[in-house]
Amino acid sequence: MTTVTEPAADHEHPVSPYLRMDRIPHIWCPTCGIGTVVKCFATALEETEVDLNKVSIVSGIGCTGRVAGYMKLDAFHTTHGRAVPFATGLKLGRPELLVVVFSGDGDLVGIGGNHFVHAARRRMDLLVVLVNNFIYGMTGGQNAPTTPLSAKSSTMPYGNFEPPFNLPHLAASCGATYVARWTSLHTRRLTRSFKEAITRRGFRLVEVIAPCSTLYARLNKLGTGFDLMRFYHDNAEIRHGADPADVPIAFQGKIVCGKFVDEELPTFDDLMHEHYGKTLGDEYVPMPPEGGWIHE
Ligand SMILES: Cc1ncc(C[n+]2csc(CCOP(=O)(O)OP(=O)(O)O)c2C)c(N)n1
Ligand code: SF4
Ligand SMILES: [Mg+2]
Repeated sequence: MTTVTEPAADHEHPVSPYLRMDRIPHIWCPTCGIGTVVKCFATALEETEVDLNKVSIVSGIGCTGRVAGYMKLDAFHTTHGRAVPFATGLKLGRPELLVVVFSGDGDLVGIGGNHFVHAARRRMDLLVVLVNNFIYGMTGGQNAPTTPLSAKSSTMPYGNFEPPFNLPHLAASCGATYVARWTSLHTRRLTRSFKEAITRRGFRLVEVIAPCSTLYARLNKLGTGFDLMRFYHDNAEIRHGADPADVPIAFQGKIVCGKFVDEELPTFDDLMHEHYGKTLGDEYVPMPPEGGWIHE
């Protein structure tokens, strides 16, 4: 069990109690947006005052996939594309936990795409933080299912011709109960969205746009991390309640941000309890909140 015991000292970063400081320096490049997302998430944990002994974080593989390893929470660094099924098992076995999946676009909707759509369809009670950097960052900038049309990647040197996913639309049309998108420049709004999503139930997606400042920006001649921030500043448009189908991202086009879905609907757990309660009656023994074997 890992807990935050002491608040930050004056000389420490305010969120350092939420991080495994013995693992710092981290592997992320200077100007990468992933660190900003981690800071916002740690602030949201602090401000919601959730019991950190009841929070678990699961990542897959990739630059974003390193997040679980840096957070001072019960953390699992799983195999590529398998963060969602791992988290699903964890949630089913320990229903009282807040289970957070924190991973990259390639991990969650490339190799892990099948798991993502089914967890959303089932309304599995998971908070999914997806850092969309438009590329496979860790392995050299290959094309991802999120690479905008005509953008260059290391495997599409003449520009991408594959239509990408519009992730809010994908999640919402499968059954997600909460869907929001921000860029890594929107720190206050992103923190607020995390705080909200922490308190909701069902499959919740917070997509954070943070184009890989090393590979995507270099291959597409987009300048420095500072230039990327300026681009978000000038091109992000906040449209709460926008139809998720209307928020695709074109290369260097507008980035529509905001909260698109926030619905209270029965989760997988609710449906399962209702169904087995009805069909099995007294014979149905629900999983106790602290987990365990039903058929002991
Ligand atoms: C089964 C398997 N296939 C391929 C890889 C190589 N691999 C590691 S990370 C990665 C891409 C990660 O992309 P993304 O999830 O977008 O993370 P990013 O690094 O961009 O944050 C790939 C293909 C692997 N580790 N395991
Ligand atoms: S390679 Fe890209 S995504 Fe990975 S840490 Fe560097 S800037 Fe971030
Ligand atoms: Mg990526």
